[in-house]
Amino acid sequence: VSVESRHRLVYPTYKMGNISVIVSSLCFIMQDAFDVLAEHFEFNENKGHCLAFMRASSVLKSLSYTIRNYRDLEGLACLGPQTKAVIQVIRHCCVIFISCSQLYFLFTSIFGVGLKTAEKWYRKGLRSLDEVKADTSLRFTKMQKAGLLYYDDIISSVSWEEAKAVGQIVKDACRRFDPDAAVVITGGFRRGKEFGHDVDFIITTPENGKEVGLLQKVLSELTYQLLYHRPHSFSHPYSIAQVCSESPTNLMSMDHFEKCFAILKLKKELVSSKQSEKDINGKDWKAIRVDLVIPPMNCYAFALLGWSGSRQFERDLRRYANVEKKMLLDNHGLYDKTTFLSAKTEEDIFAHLGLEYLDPSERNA
Ligand code: DCP
Ligand code: MG
Repeated sequence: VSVESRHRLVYPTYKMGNISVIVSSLCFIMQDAFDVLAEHFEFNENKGHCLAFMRASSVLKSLSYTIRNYRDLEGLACLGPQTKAVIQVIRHCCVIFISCSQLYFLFTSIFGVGLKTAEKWYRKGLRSLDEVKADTSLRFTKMQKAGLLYYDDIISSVSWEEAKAVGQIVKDACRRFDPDAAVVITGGFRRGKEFGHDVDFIITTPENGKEVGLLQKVLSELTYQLLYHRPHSFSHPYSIAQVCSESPTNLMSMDHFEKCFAILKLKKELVSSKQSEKDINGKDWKAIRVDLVIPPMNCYAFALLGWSGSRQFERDLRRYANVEKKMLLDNHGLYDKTTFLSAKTEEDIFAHLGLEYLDPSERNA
């Protein structure tokens, strides 16, 4: 078996005309393998292995040079025994890494469908969205019904222009109740990404406590645009041990703030580049996934930091706080043993941790 055909087997979708292309692709092959394995272990709830592979993938992504041979990997941080073993497998065998989540991706790409449900449907023999829709034995949640209804819009990514237009709608709705409300787009867009899968917002009021009830008011203002919404509020008191985790597994477990996962209708005329666009059915709007999070002002900086991501950056920052500083960092605050270290801005939080401030655009780990 030639090197080329062996690598074709390893990664059939890459077009590799010659060996130098294969060699310069090594990094991507390993990165993908690590991502797949991280997902696999996340699915199987093996947090240790999952984090090990996520970190290894992140290290490879952050390299400023190209990995040309296996020696280039020596001495790299975060490449532990598990990841080295995988590198050896890639080096010596013909292996195709496919995670369950790749098999189930068609289903997990539906808003409201997680890996467990996707697995259930897959095991039932379902293989397409049409089959899922036609299966009368399935009981869909409201979220999944909305996910199926607006599927095509939701899987097409949101552009920065669209995010800004949604931002204006949300800002107008908030400011009708409190002209001083802070409304900030967070997540990938705050890190400078041009496209995302949703638009994340942190909304608060200058006075602590005034944010209570704001979410309901804003949602009632958005009735024309609101295609789906699921508000969450926590009735039980917040406890550090409950929430504080280096790697929250989902958006719900990230914090106890009032929040809402919604789908908004965005008129194309509000997005300058799409003003005259209509689809074949004459539809002149697009369904956009939006997350609204309402922390009180005294948690604002922590919530902003936590929701700005990236996920890996957040994990590493919390881990640094924990391991190096013996502090606990989450979306509500920073705790030095039992003392709450207050912060008005993200800069204050970095300073408490003894770190140089990083602009959101530098947090794309
Ligand atoms: N987040 C986290 N841990 C999770 C989920 C999310 O720390 N388990 C944080 C980091 C994310 C932010 O919340 O950046 C927003 O979540 P998204 O899933 O919307 O992620 P992004 O906005 O970064 O990416 P996308 O462009 O796909 O929306
Ligand atoms: Mg996002």
